[in-house]
Amino acid sequence: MNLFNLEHKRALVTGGTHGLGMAMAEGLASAGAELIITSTTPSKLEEALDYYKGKGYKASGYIFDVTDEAVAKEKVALISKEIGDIHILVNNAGIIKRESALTMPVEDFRRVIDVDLVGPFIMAQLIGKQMVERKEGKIINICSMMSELGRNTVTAYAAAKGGLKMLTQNLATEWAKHNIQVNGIGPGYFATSQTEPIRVDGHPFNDFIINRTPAARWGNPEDLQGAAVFLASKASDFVNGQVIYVDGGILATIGKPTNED
Ligand code: GCO
Repeated sequence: MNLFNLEHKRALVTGGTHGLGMAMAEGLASAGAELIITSTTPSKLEEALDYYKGKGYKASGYIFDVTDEAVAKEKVALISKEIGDIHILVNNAGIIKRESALTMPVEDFRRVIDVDLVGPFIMAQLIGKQMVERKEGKIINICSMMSELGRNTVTAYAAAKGGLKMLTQNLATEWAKHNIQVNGIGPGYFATSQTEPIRVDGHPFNDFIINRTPAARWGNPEDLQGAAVFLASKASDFVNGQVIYVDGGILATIGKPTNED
């Protein structure tokens, strides 16, 4: 089981203050990693750090927006100085705006691309440099079903997450020779605040997802912990450019008629 041991490793999780990011961060911490959590919201960060420390995990936090290259550079340097270099980067921070492509303001489209695709590039480049020097590192980009499939109203998000899958493959291509493994996790449909608006009982999308998912349920954030620990650990030292879909089987099937068991 040493393959999955993350003791003496420092894991930076962007947006690790709630939902899927917090669940993955907790999984890494339970395997021994020290957590560095970023957020743009001081109150959320403070609450999350209290939670992690209450669980006995070593955790610290930094407030910055991953899309602000100058500030991100400054904060990553500060983290290295105050805490130490980063062994594991989880590019989790992301936003979604659900609106028809015909009416979505371009600035909204651009903001989703900025947070969900450019931000991960900025963080990967900043932390990738120290990983190249150390000749080791793990980068995990949090992709999505929308890295593979489209759906109405999430054009910006799908474009960003599709790009994030290819960013994962291309960084893997460039950095594998430095013993840096760059991979992704593609969550299916999970019960989080981000999906709350489309998950409420009786919402047509809720019924659709239950029918479309062979496991016939929404994912629980803890369902992602195994994939996160795997991709953060020695167990994945020869895995490069892969996206592990934790989706209850959605991508494995064309689905079934609603009246079929
Ligand atoms: C949506 C959902 C999805 C999920 C997830 C799927 O509106 O379709 O929010 O985007 O959150 O990204 O992998």
